[in-house]
Amino acid sequence: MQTVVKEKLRCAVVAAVQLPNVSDAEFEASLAELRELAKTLGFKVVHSFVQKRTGFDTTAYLGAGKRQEISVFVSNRLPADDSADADGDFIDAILVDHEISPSQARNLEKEVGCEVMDRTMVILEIFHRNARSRAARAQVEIARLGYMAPRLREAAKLAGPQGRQRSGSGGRGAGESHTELDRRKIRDRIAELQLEIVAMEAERKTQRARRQGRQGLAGVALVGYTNAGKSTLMRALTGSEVLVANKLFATLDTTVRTLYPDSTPRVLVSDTVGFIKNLPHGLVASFKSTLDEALDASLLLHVIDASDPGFERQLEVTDKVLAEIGAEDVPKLRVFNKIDHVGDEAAQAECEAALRAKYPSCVVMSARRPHEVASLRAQIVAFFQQGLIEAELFLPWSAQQLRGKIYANCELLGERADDNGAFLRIRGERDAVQHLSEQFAQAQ
Ligand SMILES: Nc1nc2c(ncn2[C@@H]2O[C@H](COP(=O)(O)OP(=O)(O)OP(=O)(O)O)[C@@H](O)[C@H]2O)c(=O)[nH]1
Ligand SMILES: [Mg+2]
Repeated sequence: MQTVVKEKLRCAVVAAVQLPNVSDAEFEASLAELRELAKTLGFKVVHSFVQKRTGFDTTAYLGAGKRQEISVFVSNRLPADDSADADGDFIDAILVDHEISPSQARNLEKEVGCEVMDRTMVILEIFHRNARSRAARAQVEIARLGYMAPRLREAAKLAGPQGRQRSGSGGRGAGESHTELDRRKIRDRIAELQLEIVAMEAERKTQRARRQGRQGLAGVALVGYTNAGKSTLMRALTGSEVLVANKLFATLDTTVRTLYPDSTPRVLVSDTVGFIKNLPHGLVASFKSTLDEALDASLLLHVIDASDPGFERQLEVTDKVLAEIGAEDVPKLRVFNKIDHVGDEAAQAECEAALRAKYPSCVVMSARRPHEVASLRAQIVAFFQQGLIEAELFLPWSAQQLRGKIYANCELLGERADDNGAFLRIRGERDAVQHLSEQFAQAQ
């Protein structure tokens, strides 16, 4: 049973500069995504400020007029009387839809009178809140520290002279400023975390190798844009209880489960972290290990939310990231999910036809319709059975203890017997069949 803690919603405004090379649709989609990200962080977005410019303002990202406008908006919402209990409608933060420099953030913050968070910081904060495993937590912490380091100097400037140069004890070298000390601490902490990650990666590699060795791994990885329905499909395909939530980046760790009901060969399905446009660089690097799972897979299921108006852009982002991590050559099945969420039946049929015309051999489905999940499962199993061979092996009565090996690695299709032993018709991967036939031959 989950307890729901009701937090008072914090209010925010979003702001963005539209550069000349960005189309209206692209700009609006990105801003809509920022609002979703804000919602995921627990903000209520009360207003959006947009501005067309040929470039970002070097001092404070937005132009002076827009800054003034926001500043007035923010101050109008401040409680009139300081002692009055604020009704929660004053603006806590302004979220901007680009990564901005530390000094731009500081200047903007001073001028509009509330906290400024850029897109990178928003995403880092969500990752920070959602990371569960030791590995994910360490990776997110590295990315956050990397983001914070250059911003400390700006924070110190904002804090005044004491922040910049405070003397005193505490093991600090002579003349070393507070910020320098903090930056040194950050560097040390990053190095420490990186070592931890290297150790954890080695451990994961061993686990993966063990898994592969044990089962002659047939791996499927679910990849795709955040909120596309990967975890929902994972649950449906494996009968497991992974986290599903209507928020961005619900999943940050890779989970691996076997396809259910069992198949031959046994198929392992892994759920991975969602992709997003402009994933902060620190995170691309640190989450590469999570996505490594995708590289190990023999088949990628690229899940796309067909009901999202921006799905084509999301699909491109995912393809681009897959190429960046070197996974473009892994066989891929495009799965257009959430078709049940696309208007009425006629609209769904029309959408499906358009998708099939544009992406031949794609799957169009809803993770909420069991028969469609079953047919996806059948397609996955068929993919892995392509490489299987059939053979008839002879097992003498004196060596029946080897029979168990068949069930572990292959499928038994049928058997007949004579006075000397049993003839077993089996299906399995070439290597597994070969290995068994050698073992059985030695037993004769
Ligand atoms: N209508 C409809 N909703 C779906 C379908 N599949 C998933 N959803 C919903 O979409 C939301 C996101 O689903 P998840 O499975 O958490 O998405 P995800 O791709 O794992 O997202 P991240 O972990 O954030 O990357 C949830 O509210 C699901 O219930 C579907 O086929 N139809
Ligand atoms: Mg998920």
